[in-house]
Amino acid sequence: MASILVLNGPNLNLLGTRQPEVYGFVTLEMVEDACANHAAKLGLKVECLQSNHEGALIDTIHDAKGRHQGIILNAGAYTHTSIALMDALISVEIPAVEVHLSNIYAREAFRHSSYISKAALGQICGFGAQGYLLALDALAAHLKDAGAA
Ligand code: CA2
Repeated sequence: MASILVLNGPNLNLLGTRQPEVYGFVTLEMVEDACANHAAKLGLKVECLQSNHEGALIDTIHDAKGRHQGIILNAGAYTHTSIALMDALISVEIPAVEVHLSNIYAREAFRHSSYISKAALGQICGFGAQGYLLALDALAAHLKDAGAA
């Protein structure tokens, strides 16, 4: 069974507790449970991790090689700053889908660019927690096309 790493970056541990007008009322635990349930329906399994530390996110991406066949990444604010995270994703050559809860293009200009998108199959943003499930659908289809799931 193919395994998908669902990786969340800085401050996303606070999901559902602050700024609900931007990020909604769903907690990270609820997002992770929904991912596990949706993955099971697609014949996939997930491992979910969150870190507030750039280096820990990079180590987790490195460790994914040989363990996971896909990555769903919401890198939080590192999306807009981290060449190191982009390089890590490129180096492991694991298909990745970038997710954002909010529509980053409808927000401040500094959120309009993403280093992650240069290393990802595609990006889903603006659909709240549903975006993670759409990303699972996209990865399931991609892995099937590639003969990997
Ligand atoms: O929309 C997204 O998912 C973001 O990746 C969220 C990041 C932001 O910096 C990106 O531009 C877009 C911020 C994550 C902060 O998460 C919080 C959640 C609840 C309460 C406070 C912060």
